[in-house]
Amino acid sequence: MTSRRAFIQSLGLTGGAVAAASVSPVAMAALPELIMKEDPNTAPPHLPRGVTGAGRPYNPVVTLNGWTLPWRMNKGVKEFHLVAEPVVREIAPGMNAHLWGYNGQSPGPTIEVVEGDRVRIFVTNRLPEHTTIHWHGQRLPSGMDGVGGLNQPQIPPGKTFVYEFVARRPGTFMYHPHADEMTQMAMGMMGFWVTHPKERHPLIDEVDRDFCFLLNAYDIDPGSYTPKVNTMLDFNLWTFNSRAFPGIDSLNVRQNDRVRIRVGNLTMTNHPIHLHGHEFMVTGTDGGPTPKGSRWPEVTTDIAVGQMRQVEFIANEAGDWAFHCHKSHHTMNAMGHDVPTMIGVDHREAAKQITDLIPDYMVMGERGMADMGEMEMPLPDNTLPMMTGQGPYGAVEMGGMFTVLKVRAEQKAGDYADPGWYKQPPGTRAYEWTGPAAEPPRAKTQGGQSMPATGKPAATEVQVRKPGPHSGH
Ligand SMILES: [Cu+2]
Repeated sequence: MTSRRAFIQSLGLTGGAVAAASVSPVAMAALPELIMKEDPNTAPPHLPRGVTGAGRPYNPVVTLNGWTLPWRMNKGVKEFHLVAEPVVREIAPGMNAHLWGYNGQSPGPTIEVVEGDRVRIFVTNRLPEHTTIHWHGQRLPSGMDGVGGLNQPQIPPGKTFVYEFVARRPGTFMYHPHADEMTQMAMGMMGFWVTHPKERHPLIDEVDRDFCFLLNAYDIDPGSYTPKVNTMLDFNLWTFNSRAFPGIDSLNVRQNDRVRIRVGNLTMTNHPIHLHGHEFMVTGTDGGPTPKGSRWPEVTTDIAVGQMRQVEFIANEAGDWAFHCHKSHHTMNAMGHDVPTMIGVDHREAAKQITDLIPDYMVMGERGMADMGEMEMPLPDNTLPMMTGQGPYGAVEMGGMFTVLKVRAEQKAGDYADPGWYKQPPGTRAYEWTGPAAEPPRAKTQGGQSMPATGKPAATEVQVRKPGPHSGH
């Protein structure tokens, strides 16, 4: 069936699963062909809506900066082939990381099946050490749960093991090694798994757009390529699917689409994920769809370590809407997490003396850190500025776990292409006040405390240098 092969190739994938009908019995006894994807672009849905793809139809997800793994049907069993291997992942333009992942990428490809499917996954280990895969959240036989040493022997380098189970409940799942976990997860080994309901489910709504991604984090010193695997908490790259802003694709939707976003957290800390311009409902967790009576509107949902959350909303506000982790250090890239606070410190005399010795010396942070978003500071090779990204009105001053939901009336159904920046209707953008400046009342009073201060206010004068105009850097 060349049409399916052509479709796989149109997704930018190499290899290519071939439909069961055209494969000889000898071939069916062999490992499924390995399908690889090496670029970090968001692949369109694996199958158009309503297409069966030699299985039952479902409404596919779109993996942010990722893809869904094609399968082959073998006597009613959906067969997938994952290869655990070293990969090079572009974290954002200008920075590559040497990670471990699956089928050319970290994270690995998303696996999409339908409730009740019998699934067989071949896992080939091309790492320098043993591994396993744990199917996080699944109901399955204990021997398929993938905890090395507990449920199975480890998969040695060079060997292929087979996992087989029925996807018993619909929902949002993850997969990751349960072998030398600290190293292998710090190196980027993880993937997403979605089990679609086999028929209309009272707690699972049909949606127009269904996005998924994993939260992950790395500690990669500026100028180096390989994560420090012993880091426990002090990571310097906070990523959606191993991509940092501005490398994370936007979520492009049509106005009034019902949108679902599924997020799994495989970092070492929680992430309050925040959407601008809309309220969402948490419609599912690790345990499956949430009962309708338990849902309430939110604009931020905290996703703890090892958890999944799926949120849903009607994208009825046209515009460009930030979508990000609300921990401010998680919307920064490497560099600068540990620099001292310089706000209000007058460096002028010291800077003059230093620039006599080092002409390129730059003072950072005396007016706050926003200058970092625009300055052309020389960086070591292979790292990302801590605050970056250019929007239509200037520097966005973000990094890490940040992207944009783009809601457009003119976006076509099923079109995931980036529509560009939002054209704001005239008179709908914040503007500068050009009338007389008001004197702040606190300049003359002690401020708005609820009870008067006793005695005279202290005569201490704090020396703060007021921000001046940019000196042109
Ligand atoms: Cu976070």
